[in-house]
Amino acid sequence: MRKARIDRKTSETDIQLLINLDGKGEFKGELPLGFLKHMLGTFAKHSNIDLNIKAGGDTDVDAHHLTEDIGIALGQAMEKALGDNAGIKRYGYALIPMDESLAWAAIDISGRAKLVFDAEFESEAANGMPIGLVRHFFDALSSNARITAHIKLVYGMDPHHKIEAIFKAFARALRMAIETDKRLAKSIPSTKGML
Ligand SMILES: [Mn+2]
Repeated sequence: MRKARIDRKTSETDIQLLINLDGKGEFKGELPLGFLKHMLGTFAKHSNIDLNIKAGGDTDVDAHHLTEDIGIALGQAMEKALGDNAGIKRYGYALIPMDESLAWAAIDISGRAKLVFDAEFESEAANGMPIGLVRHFFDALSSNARITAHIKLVYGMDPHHKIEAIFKAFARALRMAIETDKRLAKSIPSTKGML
């Protein structure tokens, strides 16, 4: 089982996070940001990753520090749980509708941190989560997991739906990329022999 635990404590936030990449999408979350908690539950469900997170911090300042640090911790846990990336499919992609919104994501478990995020929002916030933080979250996650992620919001109206479509597309793409391919056995899916 590909599992990892991250304990991350700074003067701004305190996070304990457990993941199992070979899980069933079970989510347990204790954190003061309701909308982010909803998105993390969605992420777990659609990636099939078990995620157990307990997090707190200076949310009296704003949601920025805790959102970013959860992205960092989740990225670190993914990197640790993936190990040498042996036997994984490596690439994953998904095109996901959420009512009137549509988003896609394409992922390469590349060993190189790169995020391309293309989404426009007219409104400033969705249920307490400022829109700018969505990009920030995925940037922290992909840098620390050392993955390449391209995320595109094709269109949409409702900010809640737009963000949820993005999280679901990312989760489904990730699920495909981290899945093990029986024919690959334990080999590394790169001509370079490492990722
Ligand atoms: Mn929702």
